[in-house]
Amino acid sequence: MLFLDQARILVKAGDGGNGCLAFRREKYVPRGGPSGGDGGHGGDVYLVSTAHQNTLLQFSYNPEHRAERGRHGEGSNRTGADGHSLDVLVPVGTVVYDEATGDRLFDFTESGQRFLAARGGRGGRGNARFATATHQAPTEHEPGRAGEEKRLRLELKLLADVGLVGFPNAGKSTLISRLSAARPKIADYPFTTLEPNLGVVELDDFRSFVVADLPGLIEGAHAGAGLGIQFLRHIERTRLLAHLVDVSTSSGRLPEEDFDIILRELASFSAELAEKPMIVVATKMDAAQDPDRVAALRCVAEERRLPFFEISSVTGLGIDALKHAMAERVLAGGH
Ligand SMILES: Nc1nc2c(ncn2[C@@H]2O[C@H](COP(=O)(O)OP(=O)(O)OP(=O)(O)O)[C@@H](O)[C@H]2O)c(=O)[nH]1
Ligand SMILES: [Mg+2]
Repeated sequence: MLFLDQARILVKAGDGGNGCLAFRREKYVPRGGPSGGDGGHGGDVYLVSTAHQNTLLQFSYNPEHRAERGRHGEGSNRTGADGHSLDVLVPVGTVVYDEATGDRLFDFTESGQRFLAARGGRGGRGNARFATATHQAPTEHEPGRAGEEKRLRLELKLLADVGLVGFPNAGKSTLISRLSAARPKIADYPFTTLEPNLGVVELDDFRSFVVADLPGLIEGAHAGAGLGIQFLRHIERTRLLAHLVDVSTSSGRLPEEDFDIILRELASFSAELAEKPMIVVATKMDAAQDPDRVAALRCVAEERRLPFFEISSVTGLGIDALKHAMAERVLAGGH
């Protein structure tokens, strides 16, 4: 399965400047030779891959990208200046499609690749270019050609930075909907989430990271119970697991036992997953009437030296702190 981030953008290259119609003005000569300069070429639009971005999020704020037009030619054989080309940065891993035809146009596989997405229009020729021995006072001059305009669809295969794991109903989907624009189905019955959801979490400084909400795990998942552990491969490459444990009284289980069961299921999947950095998140604090349940979970987290957070996706308690704690752990070293 692919996790996709998508964006639709418009790229418009600059139009060419018009060629000029002009004649030299000379004293006592009623009409001098032709002197209309050419129009400048319109700027191109390039897509350029960078390792410093990891989502297509910026395009939802900024879907149109236009390069500068060429200046018109002028008299005295002055050529108009060419329009500046525009580089639009896209993350490595972006695939570019022509929205109109569906054609796949380019696949950015490494940083620094350049793809000419829209070619600037040629400048028109001024009348000076049309002069010949027998045609000394030409009035022909061309308009600039229009720059190319295209609608593109960008697709990016996302890699999750943080994986949310926990029992069904622990509040994983609710949390991702609180942290990101993802709107997965949320309900008070187990196995609401049948396939992983991805959400992009934005920070105030425009950095972002990707969170994966996984279907819930239960005891025996590694042997196929519930939805099994098949989805865990989606978080094999994450940098951090956030282990969500329902501390409200309504779960009908003990938080510290839930915690151990999930750890065992992760370990049955792979030693690598079991050893990934993990933070423990007590969820539904607004409905945690029994402080002992929270304390018991905190205690097992501390025994394992795992950072411990308390949140409520309903009231917003602890959400910001959790978001920053995740960011600190996955963005260290930087994107
Ligand atoms: N009181 C309270 N209820 C919550 C909170 N977070 C989630 N819930 C409720 O808990 C139930 C389960 O939430 P989900 O987000 O669907 O849980 P999930 O972990 O994604 O569950 P699965 O997809 O089945 O694995 C829903 O009824 C939510 O409204 C919370 O902070 N406080
Ligand atoms: Mg869910």
